[in-house]
Amino acid sequence: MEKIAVISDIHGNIPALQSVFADIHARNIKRILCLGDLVGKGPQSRESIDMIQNHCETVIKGNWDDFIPKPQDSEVINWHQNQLTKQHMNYLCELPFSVEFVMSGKLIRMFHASPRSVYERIQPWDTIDRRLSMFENTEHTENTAGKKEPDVVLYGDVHNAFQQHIKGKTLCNVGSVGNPLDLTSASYAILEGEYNQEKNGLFSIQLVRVPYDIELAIRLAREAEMPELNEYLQELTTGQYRGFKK
Ligand SMILES: [Mn+2]
Repeated sequence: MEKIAVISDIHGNIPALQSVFADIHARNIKRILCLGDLVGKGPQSRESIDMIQNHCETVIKGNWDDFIPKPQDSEVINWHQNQLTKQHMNYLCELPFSVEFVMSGKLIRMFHASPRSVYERIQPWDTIDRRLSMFENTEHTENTAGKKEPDVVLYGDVHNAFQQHIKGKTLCNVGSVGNPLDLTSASYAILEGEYNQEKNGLFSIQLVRVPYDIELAIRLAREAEMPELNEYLQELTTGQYRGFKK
């Protein structure tokens, strides 16, 4: 049996990323995949790219990784762009859209948000048709098994970890390392099964929560004079999205 760690949505929060890597290493898990959104929102986009590049065997592109390298006329976005070198921008541009492989007889596919776009947001409470559309083969997905659709889909984007079974398929959101919007602890997933094995076998997905130094994360953002500090602080300390205002 092999274990693979799947992380996503780091968003420049290095204290959270360090705590998650420490947990993964303590469990002696060697393979780490990343489902995108390395940058933005938090203060340390550059360090996030460097650490992900060093530790993850596969990294796919998120919506922030897609728009950060392009010209933007928002001062907030410009601040985050200015944290990165040309090399970091090029790295983001070259990230692939999706990855897939077989584990314990299941075709497993991973992408950032949906099989159609890094900008299409699917929540666990969306209609069953929308959730089932997460298993579609599209021109963007690898489709390594021809017309066969995946048995298991893992994604990020919504910062909201869950696992559910729909009509014999498994949909899992691995949550967010650096900007969780469900609980305040950092989130990631561990897959366990026989890698590259076509024969049906034992397979599990575990959703893990890792406490980290939130005060340090906020201090680093303040010291960097990051814009929208109060919104960021509120999200890290409450796990509530800044868009939901009462
Ligand atoms: Mn994100």
